[in-house]
Parts: sequence; C-alpha cells; structure tokens
Amino acid sequence: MPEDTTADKGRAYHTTSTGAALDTVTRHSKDEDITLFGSCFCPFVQRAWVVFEFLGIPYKVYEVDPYKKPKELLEVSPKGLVPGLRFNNVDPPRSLNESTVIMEFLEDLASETTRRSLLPPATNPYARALVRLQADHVNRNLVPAFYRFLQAQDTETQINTGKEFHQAIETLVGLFERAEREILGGGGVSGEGEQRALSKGLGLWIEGGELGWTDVMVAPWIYRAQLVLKHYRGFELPQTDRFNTWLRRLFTHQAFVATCSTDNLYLDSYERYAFNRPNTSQVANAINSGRGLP
Ligand SMILES: N[C@@H](CCC(=O)N[C@@H](CS)C(=O)NCC(=O)O)C(=O)O
Repeated sequence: MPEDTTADKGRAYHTTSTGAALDTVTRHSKDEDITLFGSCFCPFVQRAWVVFEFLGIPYKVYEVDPYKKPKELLEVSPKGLVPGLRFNNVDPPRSLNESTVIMEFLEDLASETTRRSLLPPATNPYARALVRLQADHVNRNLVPAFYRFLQAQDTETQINTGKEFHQAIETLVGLFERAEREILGGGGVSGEGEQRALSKGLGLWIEGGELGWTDVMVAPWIYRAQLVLKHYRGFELPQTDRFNTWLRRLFTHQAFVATCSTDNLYLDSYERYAFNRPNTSQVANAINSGRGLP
C-alpha cells in the first residue's frame, strides 16, 4: 500500500550521512588543512562538498547538527549555518561560511593548485557571464521557490507555488539553451577540439560536457525535488529527453554521487518542511515571513 503522505509522522532530521555519502565521510575523516563543517541533509553543504570532490582539494568533513549550534560551528559561521570551512594550519585559525562564497573560494584555490575548474576559462568572459546568469537565477528564484512549494499547506498555495517552481526550472533550461546557442551554436566552431574547449564550464547540459558551476549550484535542489517534492507534493520534473539526459548525467556524476545519502534520509529530514512545523529552520522562518533566505 502506498504510504500516506498527508499526515505528519513526526520524523526527525538525520545527523549522520548514510550510503555513499557515509563512505565519503569515512574517507575524509583525517585531519587536513581545511575542515568542512556539514550536515548530511543540507543542500547548501552539498554544493561545497561536490566542489571539494570535483576539484580534488584535500579536506576533512565534520558532521554537525546546525540546529544545536555547537560553539565550534558558531566560530566558523556567525549565524550557525552550515556549510562552514575552518582553515586549521593558520594561527589564529581562519574560517569561511556561505555556500556560494565557499564555492568561489575553492574555485580560486584550485586555479592555483589542482588546476581544475567548474567555470568557462577567464579568456571567455561572455561564457563565464552566461553561467553566472544561470547561477543568479538559481539563487534568487529557483531555491526560494523550492521552499515555498514544500512549505505550502493549503491546496491553492501548493498549486501556485508548484507552478512557480516548475517555471523556475523551465527558465533555467532556457538559460542553458541560450548558453549552448550563443557559445557553441554560432556556426564558427570548426572541430571537435574547439567544441570541447568552448564547452568548458557550460556543464552537463552540453553533449560531452563536464560538470559545471551551475550544475553544482542547482543539483542539490533538483535531487531533492525528484525525491522529496515528488513524495510530499506529487511533483514531476520536466519529462523531455534532453532534461532527462541532463538529470542522468548529473545524478550519476562521481562527485555528486559521493555526496548523496540514501533516499530515506532526505524523506525523513524534510518532513518538518513538508508540514511546515514551527521553527523548523532559519530558511523555513524566512519563507514563512516573506523575507529573503538567510
Ligand atoms: N545562505 C546559506 C544558507 C545555509 C543554510 O541555511 N543551512 C541550513 C541547513 S540546510 C542551516 O544551517 N540551518 C540552521 C538553522 O536554520 O539554524 C548558505 O548558502 O550557505
């Protein structure tokens, strides 16, 4: 019998990773110059985590409960939000918070060390800007729409916020298509080598492309959409072949897979959002009061 998703079963969020993510935590439990403060269910953490994996930067991962706000978390992240980074081999220790700032930092660090990158090369500023337009849309529209939809309680609001989230995904697809058309579709691309060079940083939307900046920025919410929004709201992602191909590439990418826990962890951890339990989180409170996300 299918599970009744209309009643709050009072499930609690998880505090330790499971599945592939747990293996990754175990592999990254030795001290390193950088410690990633993370929580297994958190999509903002997953962004930073995927970037570490993809760029090949050494790190230790340290799982914390961000709602309990341990002192060591507050020392790296003033609002007690994950993700946070602590740089251990400097005295006094330094730290950083905010997932997008951490992504930028790791990208800059890798450009000097592992020489890997998620962005188009600096020699192609227009391509970089188009990718940043995509990321800006993800942060300003798609991510808040995800929470508005998940926290909506009455049917009419669920329908409207569901449409809004769906539209945010369609707009992102439009931005992927624009980058593909403007960077690769100009007719001036002569051979496979040039095509590959121009595709750099445009992400897995492109046939033969690698993981890109926007993929990482959005993947945690798309992953939770096909799992959590489907379960609690009956949501369906776009069904086109092109969209499904992108999803498959994204969700089977080694750097992403390495950071995913098992499905039940997400379903349990997001039940409090789906029933809009009071004081679920700073994100949930911001959505309920119409403020911007923390
Ligand atoms: N703007 C922050 C948001 C991070 C965030 O909201 N993290 C959540 C977990 S998913 C958290 O730490 N919540 C603790 C709380 O609400 O007090 C970022 O991008 O890093």
